[in-house]
Amino acid sequence: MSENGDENGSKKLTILGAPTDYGVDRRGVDMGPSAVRYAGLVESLRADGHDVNDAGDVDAPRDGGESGEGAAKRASEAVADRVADATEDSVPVVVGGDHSVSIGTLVGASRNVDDLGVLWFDAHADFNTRETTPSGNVHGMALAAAAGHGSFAGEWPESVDGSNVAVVGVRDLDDGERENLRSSEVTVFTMSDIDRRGIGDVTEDALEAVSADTDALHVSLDMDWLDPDEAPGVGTSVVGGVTYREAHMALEMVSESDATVRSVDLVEVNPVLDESNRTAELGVELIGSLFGRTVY
Ligand SMILES: [Mn+2]
Repeated sequence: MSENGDENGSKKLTILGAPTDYGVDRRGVDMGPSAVRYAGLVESLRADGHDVNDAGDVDAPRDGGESGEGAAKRASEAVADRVADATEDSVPVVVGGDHSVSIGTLVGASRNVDDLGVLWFDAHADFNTRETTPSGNVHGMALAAAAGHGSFAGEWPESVDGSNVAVVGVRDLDDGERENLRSSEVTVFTMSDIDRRGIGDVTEDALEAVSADTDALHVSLDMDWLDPDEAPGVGTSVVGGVTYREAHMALEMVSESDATVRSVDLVEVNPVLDESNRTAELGVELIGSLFGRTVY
């Protein structure tokens, strides 16, 4: 049990909104924090017995004329400071915003630990560099930037070691991104791994990969990890994702594992593209499972 919880599984949690759309083409994801709050994130975690403080939104508006990468970089610095403060006596849950906010979460979460493990649940690996990105969008480079890969080395603060990272549920990689991953030490579990071996086996192996040489764990939940039938409100949906049950099972397994969850982000909820806020509602449910909600 971590220092930020008690033996009954009650945790002290800090909710931080990060209303950014700096890493994407499609507007609307900056309203993700509102949608997730409207879906009852705070109330639902309190009903589960957690001590929840909603600390509001990170203040990182875009300056006029600023590039997406420039704005994302500035936002990530603001996110990192808020996350580092929150980790002193709680587990921060950063609600995006596009996936570029994770760069900041990882910088903040890794500030006072030696080695941070990362579970990256996503349809994509977000492991492009400036040389390989087809879109130029920072959310598709977030994990490469955090791991200091390729041209990001020395330019973005390197917060995690690739050997301590696992991406789970990938089903859409760009050609150059595939090469980037092969030359990294990141462990990749694709959807076909999940099809063949089952979500239980894959999650167990992923947990082992990110726990072997680490002190604490970051969980990054991109809602496009799920099948679009379950989570339509995302900017870059890909068919063939994990089901409702598979998603809950994976997060329940993280909760039941020995890993100390240090920080979490819930990203890419875009209410403009959603159906009656169901993607935000599902995100709230999944965070509940990650922090120990069980049926019985
Ligand atoms: Mn992502």
